Amino acid sequence: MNTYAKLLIRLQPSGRQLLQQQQQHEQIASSLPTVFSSVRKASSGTTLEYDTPKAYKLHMLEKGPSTHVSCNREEGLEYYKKMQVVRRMEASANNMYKSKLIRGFCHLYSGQEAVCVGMKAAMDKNDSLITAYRAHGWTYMMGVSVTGILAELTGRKSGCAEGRGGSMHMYAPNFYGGNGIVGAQVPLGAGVAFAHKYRGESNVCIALYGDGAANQGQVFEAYNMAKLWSLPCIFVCENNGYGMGTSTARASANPNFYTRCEYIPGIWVDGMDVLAVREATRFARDWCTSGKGPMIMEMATYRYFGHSMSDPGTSYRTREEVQDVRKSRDPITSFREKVIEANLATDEEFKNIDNEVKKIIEDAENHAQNDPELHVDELYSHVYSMRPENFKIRGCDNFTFKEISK
Ligand SMILES: Cc1ncc(C[n+]2csc(CCOP(=O)(O)OP(=O)(O)O)c2C)c(N)n1
Ligand SMILES: [Mg+2]
Repeated sequence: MNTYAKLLIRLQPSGRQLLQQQQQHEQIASSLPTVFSSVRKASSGTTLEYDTPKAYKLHMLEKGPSTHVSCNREEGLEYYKKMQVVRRMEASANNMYKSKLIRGFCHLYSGQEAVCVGMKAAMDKNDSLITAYRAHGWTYMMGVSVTGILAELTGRKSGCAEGRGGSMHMYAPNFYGGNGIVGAQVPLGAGVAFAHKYRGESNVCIALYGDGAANQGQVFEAYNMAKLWSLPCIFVCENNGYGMGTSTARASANPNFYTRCEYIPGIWVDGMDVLAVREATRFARDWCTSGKGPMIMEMATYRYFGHSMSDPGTSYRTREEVQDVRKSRDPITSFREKVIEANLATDEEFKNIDNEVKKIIEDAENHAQNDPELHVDELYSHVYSMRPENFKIRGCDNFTFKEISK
């Protein structure tokens, strides 16, 4: 036992417990992937290529995704920009929440950007997706503008649900939300995959859930139906290391989420490497669309902020752990370094992209703070999809009835 550990036990009544927690964190940190792999300098300076021997682990699969990944300059800059938009959008949401412009629940996606950007890059435009409440990054990737998201968070008319939904309730074509009940979106995702199969479409549904949600019974019911019916469903566990105030090591008897079903193959993926995520998603997509049934993916990622805005995120993990991930495994800076090392773009070009992103966020913030809210009468609309003629909805008391127009 080192001197620091002895001191911790002596000075604090709960020192032993703290020490155990710290050891647990060290275990988690050491099980996370390192992002380093050798970047080959393409002679033309037009492609970024490298080997990712440690980016995947396989369950019930003889062959996995290619361990050689690459992208061209255009793709590289696009992925960088999208990850940066998500990062800055969440930073803006964090600030607006702290100034009380955003109320209610709000769960930020910062740290997990490579998952949504890498997966989307491998998706077909008609594939579907459903996720939990940590939905802002995915909402952007599924086609909603930053204004649509930030204005939704502040409850403005220009929000993607006209300010009716807020953080957890955002939707777009083929994007089924934003769901607040832990794990409940997983069987819904299997249902959407069933719809693709029933209609004879060669598309998949991606159903995302967290490491905490992975212990829900309904997740296993969904696995069962998906396998029985050979549904084109990719079950994706975004393992960010923690549930609500609890580490995966404390909450999961088997924290290897990609092995959690004995009849569905699984892949563990370095979720901090955008190109590895894209490659693994291509592989899973090909598997599902070729009629082999569902697949499970575990994305090893990290969450920088607390669980939600009410959680400072430091009581169950150390600040050092968070800083360490930011320094050594950040999905955005590590990708930028690789692109620069491969001579695909210069530092200057990245600065220009950062400025463009800054403008997009500022413009969206402006809308989120100044656009009008819905008129209170509008709260009666969008209750039924096929309302009868002259239909009236009762208000909060027995005497108020409102005729609705839509
Ligand atoms: C059925 C249900 N139980 C509990 C909660 C409260 N709750 C919200 S998020 C959460 C933890 C989920 O953690 P995880 O699945 O790892 O997702 P993350 O927040 O890390 O993205 C809990 C317990 C809930 N919303 N629904
Ligand atoms: Mg989690």
